[in-house]
Amino acid sequence: MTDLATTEQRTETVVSALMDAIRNVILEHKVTYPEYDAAKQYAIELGEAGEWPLFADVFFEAAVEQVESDTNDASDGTIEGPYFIPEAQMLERPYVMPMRDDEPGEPLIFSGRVLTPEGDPIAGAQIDMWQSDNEGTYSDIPYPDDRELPPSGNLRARFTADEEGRFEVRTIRPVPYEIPKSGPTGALLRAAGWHAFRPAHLHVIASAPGRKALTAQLYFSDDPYLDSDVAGAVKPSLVLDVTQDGDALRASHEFRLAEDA
Ligand code: MBD
Ligand code: FE
Repeated sequence: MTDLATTEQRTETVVSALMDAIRNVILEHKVTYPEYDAAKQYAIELGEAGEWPLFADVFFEAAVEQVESDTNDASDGTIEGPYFIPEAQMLERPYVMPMRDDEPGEPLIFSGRVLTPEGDPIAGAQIDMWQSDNEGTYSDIPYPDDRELPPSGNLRARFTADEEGRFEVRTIRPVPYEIPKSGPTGALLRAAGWHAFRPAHLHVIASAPGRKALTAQLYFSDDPYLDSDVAGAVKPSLVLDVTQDGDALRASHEFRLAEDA
């Protein structure tokens, strides 16, 4: 499949379609020399700011994920986004996300199950979870502004499901989130009159031996940005209801992992 001839043909097909699409936009919208020069300068600045991953994940990853998700019988996933860091801390039960003693935010207990597409539990499945804090800041990310950064590893962890595929973790409820606005990606959003919000979300990668890892985000049904996510990454099946349970909120979700091809 990946011999050189196949690769060359694939490159020719995809890249020529991309170049055609760009030329068509230029012709159709009568793009001027000043606009063309501004676009080249913008690409340079995006690179110098290290924002190509942010830019690509905001504007294009949802389409790539859609192509991927059409090809298996797992439960819905969505984009990974630019802020996953592998090898997060492994938790021991009872699971509590790493956080500061006085971590601001509403306490949230997130629970669920990891199952096969047929509904059988996947014992010992691994959950890798990451989220922003109550200010919308992820740990261990170099932001383009001078905001206060949480400690390394904050609100990032891995933990495993039990024999019945169940898990439960204590964290804080994430808040609607603005992607960094002071770099080139934010400048483009502003220039086009678009807002920078994503609905509040928990990022999760659920995995197990012999299964295709499932990358997802969980959203909350009372969120004002579900229909206008700047990254277009919301799917109805990933929107959770939140209930009050004593001093904490509760939300839960079932992940179904496809067999590894
Ligand atoms: C995020 O936190 C995110 O999840 C995405 C998809 C893009 C930018 C920041
Ligand atoms: Fe995110």
